[in-house]
Amino acid sequence: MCSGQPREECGALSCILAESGGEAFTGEVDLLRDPGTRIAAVIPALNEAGAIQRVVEGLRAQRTVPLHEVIVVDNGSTDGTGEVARRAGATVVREERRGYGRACYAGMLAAKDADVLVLLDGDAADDPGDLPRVLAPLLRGDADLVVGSRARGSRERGSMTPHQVFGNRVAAHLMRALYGVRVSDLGPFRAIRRADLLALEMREMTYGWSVEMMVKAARLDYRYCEVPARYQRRVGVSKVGGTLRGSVWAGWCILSTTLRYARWRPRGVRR
Ligand SMILES: Nc1nc2c(ncn2[C@@H]2O[C@H](COP(=O)(O)OP(=O)(O)OP(=O)(O)O)[C@@H](O)[C@H]2O)c(=O)[nH]1
Ligand SMILES: [Mg+2]
Repeated sequence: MCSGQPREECGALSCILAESGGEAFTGEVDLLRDPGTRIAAVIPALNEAGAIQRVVEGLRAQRTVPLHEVIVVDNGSTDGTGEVARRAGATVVREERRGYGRACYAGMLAAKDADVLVLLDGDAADDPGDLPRVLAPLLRGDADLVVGSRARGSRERGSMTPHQVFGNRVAAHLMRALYGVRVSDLGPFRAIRRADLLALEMREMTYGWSVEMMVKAARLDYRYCEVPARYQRRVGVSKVGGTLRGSVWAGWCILSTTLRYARWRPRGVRR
């Protein structure tokens, strides 16, 4: 059952966990430590040498959820991101073709041994301390896709520009209106079983990736769940939100992708 919400409100696809803080997981530590479930973190990274160590070490430092592997997908960095990540203890996969989605996709393929994937950004904007919270509904068996919502959690001042906030809101409204999923944010910190992600036959290799995942998950009736997530100012120079060009491009990718898969059905075997 979706904690904190009556069952009806969870709907077929959506539940929202209003829990906050680590206390929500009291009594669930054993579940999160189930050695039978192999969990890999996948971190897309393009020129994040100043941030990636903090992200990898943050994930490895938390003891609530033992990670099978931390995979950093070095998306053609020229600043030594891969080397820093390797030294911090990550498995580094190189994907020369640029694109946020392409990097996530490469990470998914590389995480061959994992049952569950957790995706988060390499710029230290997501808080590795939220990992147990993002994983809990999935490991508990309450959800198939969990997204850390910055709208329901917290945003450090300056971590998102007004147009990023606005673009996310518009996309979230569209998700609700078109697919009936109670989405409040398209946050990058998310958890999904690897087999379920493969079944989505992902195509969007840039900024449409996140919303493609949500639309297709809705089309396949995956149970959707949001948990509050903390979002901080990124380390290093903004590549998207801080530039008009990047914002317009990302906004266009997100909005067009929200509509593109409205009638999507998988070609391959359904889960
Ligand atoms: N922009 C961009 N980011 C990529 C790419 N490949 C991997 N990434 C990583 O994807 C994650 C998200 O990208 P960000 O540039 O932080 O995107 P954002 O959070 O929307 O915007 P800013 O933080 O303002 O730059 C980061 O860890 C990037 O390093 C790519 O081709 N372009
Ligand atoms: Mg960022």
